[in-house]
Amino acid sequence: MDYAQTGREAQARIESAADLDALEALRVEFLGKQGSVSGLLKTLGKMTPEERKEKGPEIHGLRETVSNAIAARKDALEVAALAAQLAEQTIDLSLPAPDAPTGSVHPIAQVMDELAEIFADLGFAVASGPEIEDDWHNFTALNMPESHPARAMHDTFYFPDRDAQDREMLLRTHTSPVQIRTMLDQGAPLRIIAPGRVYRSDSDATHTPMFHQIEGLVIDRDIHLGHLKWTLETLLKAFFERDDIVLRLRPSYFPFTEPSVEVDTGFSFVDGRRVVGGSGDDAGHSWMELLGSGMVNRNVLIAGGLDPDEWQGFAFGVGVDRLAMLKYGMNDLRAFFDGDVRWLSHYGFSALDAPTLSAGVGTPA
Ligand code: 2U9
Repeated sequence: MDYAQTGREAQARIESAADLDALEALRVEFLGKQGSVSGLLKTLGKMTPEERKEKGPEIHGLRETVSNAIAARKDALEVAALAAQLAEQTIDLSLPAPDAPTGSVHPIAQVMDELAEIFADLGFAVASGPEIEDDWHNFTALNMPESHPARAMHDTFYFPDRDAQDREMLLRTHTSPVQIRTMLDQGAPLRIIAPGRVYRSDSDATHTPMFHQIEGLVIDRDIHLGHLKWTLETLLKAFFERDDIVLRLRPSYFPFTEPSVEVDTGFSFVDGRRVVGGSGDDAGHSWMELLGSGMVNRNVLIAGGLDPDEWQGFAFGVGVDRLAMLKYGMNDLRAFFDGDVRWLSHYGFSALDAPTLSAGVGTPA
């Protein structure tokens, strides 16, 4: 038998196999269990050593030729199939891509960043603390002992169980416990703001059960109400981006400050919207209450571990949500927390425009 001739014939048939199915049929015909080449390989066992020495290499050579030819044809058919698929599925890279949806910075986050940046320029560090508090840090240390009537006014969310140290636990009703913790941790002098979420069980057009505050605290040896008034004026001029901000300080009462002052700004209506600026006594203007403040009560300084005959300071608190509404013209507080993407894309800010904290972050010297 001429194995070389058999090899050439097999090779020719393999090379002209039209597709992978036809090629598989040929593989079975030659190399399968009952295949012709497999059959020849089996004959080797029955040959004499001399015969096997002569025919062995030829039969093995034939098997090698056939399997190489099958592998080569398989590659060629697969490459051709891929090329055909690619030719059919062209992608037009010149077509404009659909817009990727982008998120936006929530107005409250924007305003928090704006305020933190203004305060950073004035040398205030940002302090933070837990939203789940114990009643000592939230009330007692702020000169609201148990059964103090101001506690009832806070509409507090209490937890049903006390903590491991048997303390009554609650969602903080203001960020003031952060300043208590910071006084205890860092001592005086101190110049900090405490921005964050606070919680009160209250819900209507102007109240949500969760809202945002920024409180400020400055403690030093000779801080007085003049520093407070200048700081608030400077803050509001920078925040509302106008120089004609006029403040009116009215006597008030808060347990944690003495004396306490409520701070009003002049405003007027422009196109039905409140616009801050001018004196409330100017023609066409009125006063509106903007924030609360005062000199830190001696009892609060003592709770914060400070000697009230050595240190004194001012504190203030302001609702961030209301400041955002005033500056950017939203009229319903509840929409802030609805998560409606139409509202968010209208009132939200580009992340690239959001101010970044660039200075003053850290504890002032
Ligand atoms: C310490 C000492 C004193 C923070 C203060 C106010 C006055 C105040 C309200 C503004 C609008 C709360 O968000 S609001 O409803 N806050 O009127 N907050 S003085 O006084 C402090 C805080 C901490 C250690």
